[in-house]
Amino acid sequence: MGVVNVTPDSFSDGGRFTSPEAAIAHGRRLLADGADLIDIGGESTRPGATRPLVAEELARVVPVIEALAAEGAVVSVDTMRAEVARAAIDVGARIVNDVSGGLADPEVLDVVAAADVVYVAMHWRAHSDRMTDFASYDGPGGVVAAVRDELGARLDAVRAAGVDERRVVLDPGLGFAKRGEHNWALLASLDALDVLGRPLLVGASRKSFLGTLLAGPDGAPRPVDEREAANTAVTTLCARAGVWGLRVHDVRSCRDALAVVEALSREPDREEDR
Ligand code: PMM
Repeated sequence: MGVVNVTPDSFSDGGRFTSPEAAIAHGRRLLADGADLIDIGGESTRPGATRPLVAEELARVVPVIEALAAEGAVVSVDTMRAEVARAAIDVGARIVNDVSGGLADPEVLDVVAAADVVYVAMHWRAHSDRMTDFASYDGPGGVVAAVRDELGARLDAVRAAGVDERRVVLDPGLGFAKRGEHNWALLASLDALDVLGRPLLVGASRKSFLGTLLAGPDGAPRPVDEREAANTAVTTLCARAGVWGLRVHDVRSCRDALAVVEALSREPDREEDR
């Protein structure tokens, strides 16, 4: 899943594709690089971000979705708002990627139930201006058990709203109300989410835990645009772990990494071969 953030302030690509023309051209580039899906968002969710007006969000994403969907791309809308999800579906979006899993605006679930689209429900606890206050996981099983149980509760809510669960993809929400150690724990135990019975989407997208991992001797985090190799490593390991979708900014590097994973998975097991 290639990412197009049509926002002035997303941390990885904020401000680069603010005009519809630039965003559409970027989407086309990601498709040419081998993206299967394009995720288009008009609200930055970087820690501390404040929300755009609904009208602003609509004006950012609708023309981009309409143009790319008309060219045959499978388009996902990254939104927490029912109104934006509805408008996006009307112009051709086939996936609703809701980072709040229906918590920010429960009507999103009604919109999804009424349409034939895939729904991505991400683990989320609060809007970005407050989410760091919610990054504590002190219960038994820590962050992995909490994310499993809270995503399970979202899946129940999605089903209760009338959405066929076969259309639902779950996402552990790296970086959302999570500190570095929480992200690493989740990545190390993605199989703990198998009990929920749904495919997974994971978005490491050069987030700050990678900057911290790669910090220089002075302790300063590695800048966002110098985290891609680490990001590709995470993507590769997730693919090996059977993750359904990987939300990435640099589609070409990730495609190359996936080609390696695919080549290895075609090799017969050596022990059995002997
Ligand atoms: N991360 C961001 C935005 N949308 N959607 C899903 N499903 N999963 C994520 O991890 C996710 C998301 C924020 O990252 P960005 O600024 O790189 O887009």
